[in-house]
Amino acid sequence: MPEPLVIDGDTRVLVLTGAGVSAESGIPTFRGAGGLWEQYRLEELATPEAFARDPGLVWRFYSYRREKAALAEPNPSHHALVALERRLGDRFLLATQNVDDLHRRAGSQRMVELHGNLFRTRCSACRREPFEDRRSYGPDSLPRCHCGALLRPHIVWFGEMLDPSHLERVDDFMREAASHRFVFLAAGTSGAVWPAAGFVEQARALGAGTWLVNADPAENTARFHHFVQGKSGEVLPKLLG
Ligand code: BV8
Ligand code: ZN
Repeated sequence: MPEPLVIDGDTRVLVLTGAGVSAESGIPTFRGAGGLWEQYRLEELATPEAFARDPGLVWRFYSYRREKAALAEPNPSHHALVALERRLGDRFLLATQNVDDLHRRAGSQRMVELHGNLFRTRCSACRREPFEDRRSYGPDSLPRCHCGALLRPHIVWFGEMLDPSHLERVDDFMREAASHRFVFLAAGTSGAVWPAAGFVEQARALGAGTWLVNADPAENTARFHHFVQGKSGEVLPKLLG
């Protein structure tokens, strides 16, 4: 077991999660989705260009992931983070790259969903608020807004800006944490996708102790003070317990 992650009365904890924390819930990783999607790369489907070119294909992809995520259950990774949030209150913030809604279903509240949420749909044109939507769509059932434009998944695609208010919330938390004991923990993320992959640098520059819990070394493993290799569902309950 690695050296204990000390969390005391003055500690602030910022957590970043990625697809790896949902792996033990059976959410098919994109490449392991089995057949249907293997001939595509996420970067080819999760873009505004792909949606403009073939909205039916993109809606089939997101409908497939909506159906899979709806059948999944949160796993011990999600529950361990809810327990920590309840213990720390406003000294805790979770930033997730995941769109599967499992953190919210497990009870996470102090959370920003950096890349959106599978179960919300929005208009591709007008300013209508994103809304809760659990339906499946495809080429012959393309959803349209009352303004006539196509509806799209409320997901941040590659090449699209993240919600500035989410990044601001992460920045504000880090700046406040800098004058206390500050722990940055990343779990189940390959550190490949920006700007989330840059959080560890920001945290280090603010004096944070940085931890990575991941099944394999990530692209930016070397940037973490501590690397605990293993399944997050097994490691997090022990590390944060
Ligand atoms: C933006 C929604 C630009 C889609 C996603 C520098 C700055 C800014 C942007 C860029 C930049 N450099 C490059 C870019 C462009 C791009 C980018 O980062 N490209 C990468 C591929 C190089 N970034 C963007 O486009 C971002 N937008 O900044 O716009 C801009 C700037 C100015 C003005 C205008 C525009 C938008 C990025 C968001 C893209 N959307 N999601 C969808 O999901 O359908 S990202 C997508 O990839 C998912 O969110 C997913 O989470 C993520 C993959 O990352 P991970 O979560 O880490 O998942 P991964 O599978 O890679 O890793 C899982 C890890 O878990 C593995 O390491 C594995 O070993 C481990 N694991 C497995 N099982 C377990 C486990 N660990 C523990 N336990 C287990 N059981
Ligand atoms: Zn509209």
